[in-house]
Amino acid sequence: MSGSPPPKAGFRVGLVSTMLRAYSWSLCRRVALAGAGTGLCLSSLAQQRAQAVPAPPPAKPKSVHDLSISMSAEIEEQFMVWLPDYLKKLLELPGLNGAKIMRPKQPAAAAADKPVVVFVLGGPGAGKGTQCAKIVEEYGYAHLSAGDLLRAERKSGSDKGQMIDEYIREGKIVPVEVTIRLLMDAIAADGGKRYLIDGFPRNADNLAGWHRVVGDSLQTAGVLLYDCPEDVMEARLLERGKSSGRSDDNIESIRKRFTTFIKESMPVLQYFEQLALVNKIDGTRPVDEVWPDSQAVIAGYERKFAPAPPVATVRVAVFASDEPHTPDVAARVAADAAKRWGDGVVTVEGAELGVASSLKAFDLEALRAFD
Ligand code: UP5
Ligand code: MG
Repeated sequence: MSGSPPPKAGFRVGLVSTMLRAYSWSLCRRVALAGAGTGLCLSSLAQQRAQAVPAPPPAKPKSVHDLSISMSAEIEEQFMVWLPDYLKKLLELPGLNGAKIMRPKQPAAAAADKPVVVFVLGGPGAGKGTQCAKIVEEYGYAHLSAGDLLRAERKSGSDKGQMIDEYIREGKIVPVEVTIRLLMDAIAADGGKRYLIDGFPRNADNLAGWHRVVGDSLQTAGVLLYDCPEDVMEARLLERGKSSGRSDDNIESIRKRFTTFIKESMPVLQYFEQLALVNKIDGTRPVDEVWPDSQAVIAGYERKFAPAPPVATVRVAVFASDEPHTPDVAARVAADAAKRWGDGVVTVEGAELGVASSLKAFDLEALRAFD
């Protein structure tokens, strides 16, 4: 077989050192602004003089101050207008040869962006749906009642309709495959960030199905648990049964629902309690007395899961010669930004890199702009 022999190690070393020399020379002679593409290049008057000298300069080691500058997204536009002129002035300091503003990076999607769910649990008639309606109104959560979804599915004429009907009348818990599909479809259709999952999970099977299907794609804020004695719940449901048309608002079904709640739902509540996720609220009181407690819990979740204010980041490479007294560029930029924008508004992190490591630190796109 024929073909060119692989390059020898000496060739590769030679190539790298040629690249480094070209890179150093490029830094020395850079004078122009290259605003388009990956960034903007600036240079000092000293470099403009260097450009007039035709002979290539010696390949002296140089360093690059790699600055990562963060600010609130609100001031980003003004900052980006201010930055080029500021850098021009900065380059008048001895030992600084040029600067390049890199394209700001898009922040990675934060975990905080995942939708948040609140499970709303409690016995039949404890007031789950009533409090959820108020939360929707004040906090804009999407309310997904598993019972309502099942009743709608039954009404839609689905082939599961009869099975759902029997389970509900008997106060039994519908197989999780059916319920979870309805919940997931509703979440996908809504596409929002906050959900009240009302009346689910109701047993160990529901819980396992939730973990299996949802995994960590959603964040659980906690459980709102409305606590209410059976006699109060029974009275409410019988009263509601006079007009609700619900097939389970009759005394036989109500008693069966209570039994299911004790036997199957209590262990789920214990599971959430062990995870310290339960916020128990006395649901016996009138609606407007229960509401402030619901509000306090949701407000707490909102504080915990509020998205962090957006931050804009820009990266600046400041090229330095090997003069012994190169200034601490990051500290200098941080101090000047604080003078202009106020303390703590702009943060600057910096690292001073040798030429070789700066080749690694800046991506190929950036290196191309060095000419
Ligand atoms: N009311 C409410 N709050 C009051 C208050 N503080 N003071 C005085 N009155 C109050 O309220 C019930 C009634 O009480 C209303 O008339 C209200 O005005 C009044 P509501 O807010 O509707 O209580 P809620 O707890 O939502 O009662 P609900 O009857 O909806 O509870 P269930 O958990 O029994 O019903 P759900 O619809 O969730 O489930 C029904 C059936 O579907 C289940 O039994 C089961 O068979 C099936 N199901 C599943 O199989 N899987 C699931 O995941 C979910 C349901
Ligand atoms: Mg309900």
